[in-house]
Amino acid sequence: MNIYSIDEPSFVKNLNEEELVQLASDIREFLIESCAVTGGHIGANLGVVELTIALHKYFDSPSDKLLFDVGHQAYIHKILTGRSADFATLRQYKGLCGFPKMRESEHDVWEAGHSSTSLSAAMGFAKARDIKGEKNHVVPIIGDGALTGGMALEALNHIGSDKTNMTIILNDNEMSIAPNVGALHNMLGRMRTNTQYNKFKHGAEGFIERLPQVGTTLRDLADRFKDSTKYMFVDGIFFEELGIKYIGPVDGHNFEDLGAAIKTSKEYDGPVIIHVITKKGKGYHPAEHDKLGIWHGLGPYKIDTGEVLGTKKTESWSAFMSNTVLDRAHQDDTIVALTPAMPVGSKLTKFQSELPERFFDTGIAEQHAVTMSAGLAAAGMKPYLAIYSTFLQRGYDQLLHDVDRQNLDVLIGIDRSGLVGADGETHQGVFDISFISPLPNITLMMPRDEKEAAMMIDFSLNTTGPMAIRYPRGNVLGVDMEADRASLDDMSWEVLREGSEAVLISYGPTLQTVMEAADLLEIEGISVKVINARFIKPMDESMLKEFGQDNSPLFIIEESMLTGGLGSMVSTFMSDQLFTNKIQRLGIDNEYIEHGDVDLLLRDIGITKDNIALRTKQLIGVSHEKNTNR
Ligand SMILES: Cc1ncc(C[n+]2csc(CCOP(=O)(O)OP(=O)(O)O)c2C)c(N)n1
Repeated sequence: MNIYSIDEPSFVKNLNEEELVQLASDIREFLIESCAVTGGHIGANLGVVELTIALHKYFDSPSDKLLFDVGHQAYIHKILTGRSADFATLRQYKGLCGFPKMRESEHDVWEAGHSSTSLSAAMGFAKARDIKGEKNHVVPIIGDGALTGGMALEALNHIGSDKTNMTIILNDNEMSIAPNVGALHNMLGRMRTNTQYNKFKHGAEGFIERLPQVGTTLRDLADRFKDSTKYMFVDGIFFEELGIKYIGPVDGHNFEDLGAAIKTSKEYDGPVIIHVITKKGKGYHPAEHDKLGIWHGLGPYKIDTGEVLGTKKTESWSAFMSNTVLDRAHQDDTIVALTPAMPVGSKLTKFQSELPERFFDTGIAEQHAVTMSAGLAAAGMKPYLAIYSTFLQRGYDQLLHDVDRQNLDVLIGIDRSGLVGADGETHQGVFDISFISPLPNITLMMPRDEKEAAMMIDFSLNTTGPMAIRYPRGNVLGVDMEADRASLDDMSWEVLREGSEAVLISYGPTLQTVMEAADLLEIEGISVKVINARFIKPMDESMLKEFGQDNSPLFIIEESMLTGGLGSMVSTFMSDQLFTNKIQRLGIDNEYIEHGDVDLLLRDIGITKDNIALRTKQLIGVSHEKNTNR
């Protein structure tokens, strides 16, 4: 079938088994070829081809509500709802989003990017439906990884007791990004292999249904027998005990089985969970046989060999941070490392294999991971928690209440700080400074290169109180690790360049652009000082007071939200001190930044050497051109 001719999903309802199989095969081929060029979440999507087709065959989207958890596995849904032509722009600037997006299609009724939200959202959709007296089906599709997230369990607790009608699709491929972990995962494993139980249970149910109504006793007895049998065959039917009817396990690559399970679920009035077994990467050898999770989502690749293209020469920031901590952990056996489900992304796999007893993958459980770190610290260990900036958002109360308030020695590596690019607005790491800055005890840093990062790790491990080091996505610069550097011990800011007409303040990788802007200004005869605000919090107040006394114009540039960012902290401090310096800020102003190449996004925000130079001139009054943020 020509995938490009698909404009809406109802055609699948008329396809027979053979045609469905052909459609699945055509979609797979399309996905493999398309993602080879653009990159994307190929592994996760190849696993749900038949499942997504079946959902569109037996449910009526958009009146029936399909809610994809995380949303990275919605490519087939996008194809079936008429978006194939846009796949050439997948995850690119102004192109097709890698996650469901309401403005792209009426079939995208729920947006995500962070995991474990679908069940709570489904509860909202279902309750709204019931209050309005509507009759549509609500169908959250959640992976075995996302199911381990606390929110999903909170929602199950509510759904089961409330008996709300919905069909939960549990897409169990045994993988999170890395192989899934935890007791729930183990339990699903037992259910997965428990076909015997299902055959027996269905047989028992049929038998009970056929029993004559000879008073309630025999039937009650039979019901009790049926209930007790489940304990004979499995370690406890978790979902049924919660009040959610369990159907499964179902072969997620078999249309007949999928159809039978979905049709059965639709007849039941109450919450149902269909346990669908799928194979991540199905149909493409490198992805199907990936044991590490590399093919979950990745950049462009060569189809015939599976070789991933565009690998950089220097190591990634994540690898540098995790391996440096590992090096220190070999010398200090109180150092432990934690990750909430991102051992691959945070490059903690080396730590995991070298020091397995001091490594913890908590699963998708950011709140738990943060508080567990606090517990470890309270008990005398030195935990290093590697967590993406965007996912730390979910552990905020734990960071405040458990780590910061108790002033515990937890070191947080805030991975993917700043713009991340292709994953888009749900993943940009631009809020952490704003939400961390009010916390009284924590020290927040961002290195300008890996040499400074190593110094920050050592500083953190040897200083009491909570510490957080932000670092970006991408690769380290490859600087000389032996070069002399200004010590961090006095927690001062670093003067990177002397100058007299204005002070440009920034941190992290943005400093490179700021230095280039200073070069441009120098060519025009304008002399500016450049400051490396390596400690974002606490700020170097004595240096700021000097700037106040000199009445220097200040320009703070950051790849972060303006509200609550360093610029706003500097402005507040200077006005509280009754200084009257001219102050200007450049950063993200009250908007979500969509997916796209980071350089293009930075251009839109105005973080380019030309714009920084222009705005510096406006600040010091060299030019009277209109002051613009863009
Ligand atoms: C709160 C949160 N933490 C971590 C992630 C990163 N992440 C994206 S997908 C994924 C694995 C999801 O596994 P599963 O739900 O089983 O889906 P699969 O990819 O296996 O289909 C993880 C950890 C996330 N998106 N959200």
